[in-house]
Amino acid sequence: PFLLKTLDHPTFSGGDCTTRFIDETPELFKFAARKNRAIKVLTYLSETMVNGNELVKDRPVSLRREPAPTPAVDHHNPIPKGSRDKFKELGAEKFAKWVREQDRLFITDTTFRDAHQSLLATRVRTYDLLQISDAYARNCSGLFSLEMWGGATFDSSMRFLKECPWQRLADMRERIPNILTQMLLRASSALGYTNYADNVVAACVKEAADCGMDLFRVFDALNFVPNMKVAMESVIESGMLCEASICYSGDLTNPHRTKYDMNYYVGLAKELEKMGAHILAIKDMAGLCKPAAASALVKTLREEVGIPVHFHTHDTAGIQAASILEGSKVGLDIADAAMAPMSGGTSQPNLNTVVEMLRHGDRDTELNSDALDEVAEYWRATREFYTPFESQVLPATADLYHHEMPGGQYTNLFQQARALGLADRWAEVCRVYAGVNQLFGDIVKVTPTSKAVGDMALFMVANEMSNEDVLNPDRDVAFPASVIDLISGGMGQPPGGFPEAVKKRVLLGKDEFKGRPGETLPPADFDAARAKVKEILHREPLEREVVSWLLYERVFEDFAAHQAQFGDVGILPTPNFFYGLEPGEEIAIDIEEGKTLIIRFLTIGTPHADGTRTVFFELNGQPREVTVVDHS
Ligand code: 3PY
Ligand code: ZN
Repeated sequence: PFLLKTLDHPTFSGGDCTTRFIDETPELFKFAARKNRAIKVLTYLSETMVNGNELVKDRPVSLRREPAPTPAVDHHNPIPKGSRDKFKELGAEKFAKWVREQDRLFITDTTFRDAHQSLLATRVRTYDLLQISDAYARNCSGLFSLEMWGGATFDSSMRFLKECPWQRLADMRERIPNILTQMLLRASSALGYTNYADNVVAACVKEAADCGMDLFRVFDALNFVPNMKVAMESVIESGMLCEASICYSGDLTNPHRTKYDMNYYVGLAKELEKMGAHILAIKDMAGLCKPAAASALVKTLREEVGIPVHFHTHDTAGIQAASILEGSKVGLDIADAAMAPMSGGTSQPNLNTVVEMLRHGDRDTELNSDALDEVAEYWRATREFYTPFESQVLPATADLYHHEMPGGQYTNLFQQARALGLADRWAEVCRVYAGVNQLFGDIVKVTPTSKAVGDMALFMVANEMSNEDVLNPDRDVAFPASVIDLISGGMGQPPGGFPEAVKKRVLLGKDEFKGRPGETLPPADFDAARAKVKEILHREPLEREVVSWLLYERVFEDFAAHQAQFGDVGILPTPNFFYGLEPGEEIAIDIEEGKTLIIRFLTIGTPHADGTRTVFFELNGQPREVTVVDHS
């Protein structure tokens, strides 16, 4: 029809075909682009139905097809004012001061980032985040912030979900203009797993701020402050909120674990405050901060620094709401929690019930429980879409305080162990993990250092090796790349450095980083990168696309190829994205503002002699077929 329509157009029939045609008849070209997009979506669905989606292959099947229920929202009245309005009114420093002066305990909702990173392998799609965004803006405007970006979401959205992480941020920002957005930034590892050049870290921050990020939680996986400098300075320069983290490790209540004691944390906190942090985070990534430790730590930090304290924990042990409670009694300013159906276990404590725990007390959060419960109901239903990514619920035994594995790693490492046939030796993997930590000098374990410890533990269990074997100079050991990176100082320096004996074995005389890796890493060549990305995209790239490529070269290239072939698959509802359509199923998808496609799937034809199959649809009521290669 496009061809006919074009040739029928008076310009063509009159034989006066010039380039002016494009400028003067944009509606036809819009139509062509739209049609092209429609065909790409149908091709994606056909591929998915004929050959299956790699992403969910051999995984448990989600049975839910119907959309998750969304709460009623009032679209007529203006969006209520929230924390972001206050931040815009006061600026970063005064806002932080205002936060410290409030009586209520502020609550950050982590459902959009850490909760699904911890429970569902970071697979929740932008589509499902946007469906509930209006309800947050309109009905939950009293939340302090929404942690909705950074950590593993950047990589995962491109690599697995085939969607643009920057677009997620921009789209949510547009729908939720009133509540602070929050992200997790791995300091000089930015959004990745290794140290990047300073100008890449700075560009990440700038682009995120431009896309709508307000609050940057910056942490270094070894609490190596020099590594946090570039990220923190970039945030402060952008005028956004800089929340600097101290990663909690060890056990403050145990007099025998002295490496990470109160003096250590206070020293760090003061240094971070001096560097300009507006907020201080206690980042308890493994859920090790017991109630008594939380009480002591929050009380002391609040006395020693003048900025608000924000407590992040994981409920792996099942007792972390008690730590929030104890913190709240001694002046904790902000606590992280996740919507009930996305809480507990390796995720954050239960937001809905934490709010009620504090109701009527002097730290009452002032949040509306009915509104929060309606949002929770949405997440309950939405979680059903992600059955393929549910991990086996691992019991949290007291062994957690021994191995100290971060929430995000706990289930992940179990899956890796299972893939290696080591599922039934899980307790041993945990024991060896704890042993590797001691071997490496009792380090802080969180992305990316936790990955190195986990890789080493699996390697040792699979090869039946002990710590002594690792140190034995007569044994040849092919150390995992992440371990070499860690021990060479490529991720920064732990307090006291790495043990000499380990360095000797792992590095075999190879160079090590002496100070901050960013100091010696050459700056990225943005001009060359831009030229390369232009080649990949066949158009001028956006700066954020250049940053994506610099962080994840291969992943970005695969993502770009997927987009070229199938267009933006982020517009598909999640069941259709994973599984395609069922015969007779009809869906409406918005390919652009005000333009909806009605797609109805009819049937898949029998295989042709050349190994292809034709898939039959109705597109806006018109028959349409797509032929794809059957790879089975
Ligand atoms: C991440 O770096 O993704 C984390 O969640 C660390 O806790
Ligand atoms: Zn976390």
